[in-house]
Amino acid sequence: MSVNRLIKDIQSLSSYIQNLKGFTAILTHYDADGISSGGIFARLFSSLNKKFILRSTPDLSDEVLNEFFSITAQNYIILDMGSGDIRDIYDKWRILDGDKLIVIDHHKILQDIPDDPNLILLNPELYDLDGGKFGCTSVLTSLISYFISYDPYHLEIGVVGATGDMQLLNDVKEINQVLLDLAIKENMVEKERDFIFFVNKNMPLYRAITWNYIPYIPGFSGRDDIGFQIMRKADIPIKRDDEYTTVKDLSDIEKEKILEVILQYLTSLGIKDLDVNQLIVDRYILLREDDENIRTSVDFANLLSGLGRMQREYLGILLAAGVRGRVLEEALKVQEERRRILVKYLDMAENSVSQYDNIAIIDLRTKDFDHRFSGTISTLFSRSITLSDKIIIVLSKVGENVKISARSPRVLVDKGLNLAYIMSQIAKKLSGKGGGHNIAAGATVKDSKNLIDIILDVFREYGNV
Ligand SMILES: [Mn+2]
Repeated sequence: MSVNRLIKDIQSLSSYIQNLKGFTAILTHYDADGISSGGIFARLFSSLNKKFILRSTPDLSDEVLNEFFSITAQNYIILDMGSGDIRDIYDKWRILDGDKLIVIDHHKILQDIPDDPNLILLNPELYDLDGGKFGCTSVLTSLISYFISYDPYHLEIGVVGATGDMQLLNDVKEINQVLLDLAIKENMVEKERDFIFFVNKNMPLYRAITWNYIPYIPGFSGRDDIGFQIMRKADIPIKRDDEYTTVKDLSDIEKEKILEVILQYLTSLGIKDLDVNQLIVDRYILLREDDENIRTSVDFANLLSGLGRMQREYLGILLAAGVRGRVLEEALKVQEERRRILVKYLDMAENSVSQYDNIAIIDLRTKDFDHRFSGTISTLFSRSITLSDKIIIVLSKVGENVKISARSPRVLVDKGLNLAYIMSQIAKKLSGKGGGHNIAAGATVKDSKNLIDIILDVFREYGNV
């Protein structure tokens, strides 16, 4: 079985990394998966007393790569990026001669892999696995690290990162199952099912009800006022004995009452064919975490993701590496700030949607919008109750350039749609770079008056949907 081959190669990469000599420079992606992976390696390298430097980046631009390779090191490791243009990266790195380059990633491989014993690419795509579904980078790095140190904390963060990459949503299989089984066996995590409204057990209830953004429900998700409204209708006091009511305080009857009011409200929003299963999630309790803010894999992953979007990756990497105390306090403050911004941006996006057949384009190029949130916006809309059957494309400005962030419904991918390829084709036409997964991809390109037409044309040509 291909997954056995992958495990074998993970194990040999473990001993390869254990035997690395000299200084190691690590570059990781700034999303929850990348931050988790970075934290895992930071913890591993520290425990092995290996000298390293760790950086994070939103993308692998030429500038970022040149700067990274200008670090004097014996080993270079790129995490959660690099498969799309493995040849270009290799060519840049090779000029340094003699050193080692390790790329651990799960994005689509869009170039020929150079044949060189000093280059190692670990990617589930090489084992007939869809990297978008299985074997995200934190799964790989946590297994690599666990096989070296047998430190079970690495498994916890693997679960957190995979949750952030949405790889543990429903059917856990293949290499992800290997990680999860180990994490359960080591008593790090425990599975629990519940309605999304009751997932955040310790938050004030009015907030917990609307806190979850998956699925994103316009006019509901993230809206404290709606939370208040629902509690009032269900006759649940906002506070009891001067403390906010939480999910923990609710009886089963009260829970049912709230559920009823919520479903009524969702119907009143005009949401048809509401599938209640969409509102139920599997989540993993992190058994070794005392702090309620990071007691579940969803909460921990959201925190890491938010820190990346807020340009505080260092806090996320420290958290993922196992640091708590003041780092966690600081991180929670940043998260509160991020929540305010996200509510504003979601509203902005809601008012910028144009639909073209099965494509919804959210054009934020002229808006006061931080491109670091474009991935979050496209993911949330692709999981929204109203647009989940559409390909979602978010356009935002990065300096003079445009960032395109795209998400596709699973059914279209199953019919053969490959967003990573489409993004690379769009990038070709607009002198930029693009890639990713078949279901989630992106590009950074030169802006153009006809940008939307060009995008739609490429979809017509290669989308066959
Ligand atoms: Mn990833």
